[in-house]
Amino acid sequence: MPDPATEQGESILSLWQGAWIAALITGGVVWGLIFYSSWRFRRRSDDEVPIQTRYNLPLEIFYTIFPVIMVIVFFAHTVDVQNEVLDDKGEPDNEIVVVGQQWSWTFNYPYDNDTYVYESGTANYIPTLKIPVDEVTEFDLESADVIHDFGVPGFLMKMDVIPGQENSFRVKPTTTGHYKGKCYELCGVSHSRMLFNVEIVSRDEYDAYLDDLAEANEPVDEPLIGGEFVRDQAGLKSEKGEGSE
Ligand SMILES: [Cu+2]
Repeated sequence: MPDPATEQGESILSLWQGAWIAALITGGVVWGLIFYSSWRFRRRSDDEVPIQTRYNLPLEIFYTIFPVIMVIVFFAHTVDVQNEVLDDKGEPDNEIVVVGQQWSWTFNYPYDNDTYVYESGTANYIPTLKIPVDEVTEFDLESADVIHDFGVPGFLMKMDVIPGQENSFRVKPTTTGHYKGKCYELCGVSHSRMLFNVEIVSRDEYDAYLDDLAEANEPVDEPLIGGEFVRDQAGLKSEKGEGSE
């Protein structure tokens, strides 16, 4: 497993590890009992007939109730971690509009005076997502066409990007560094090109990066939904929400 780069990732990692440890202990006990009983009660002579036990009520109650308890415990821990990872109470420090489009990603960052600056990838250009360390960043996921899935293994987290549905999640990175992200939902012929880089940087570097983006492309009033080609590609919605062409 990768070292989680976010607070949320740490909880996901401990859930995963805890589930494996519990499953291995259970497996060890069960395998132990199987091997013990097949050795202890093995047939010792050719004409030996084993005791014909029909049922053992306490044992049957035990092996019905105990797995149910285990499932309840697994379930409770999963719900706990899920609530923590999907917690969206309060205002995030940053809100980035992430757009999945065939075949890349567009990252819209809020900038001065209610405008957005953005970077848009193409199938031939891998875009970079930068977020500041030690701050809560929310990703608002939008799709311009089909279902994609926004995931960063370093965060141990991914989420579907569904047309017409507002999915979002938050991360609080605990360390600076470079990570890789990709689309996790088979979305068409160039799905495998939907890669992106993730850089967790200091607040100063983040601000400087937004200034760079503002210089590269004029800031826009609405997040860019659908990449650079949105206006000349049939069927995609423009940033104003209308179909183009
Ligand atoms: Cu995709």
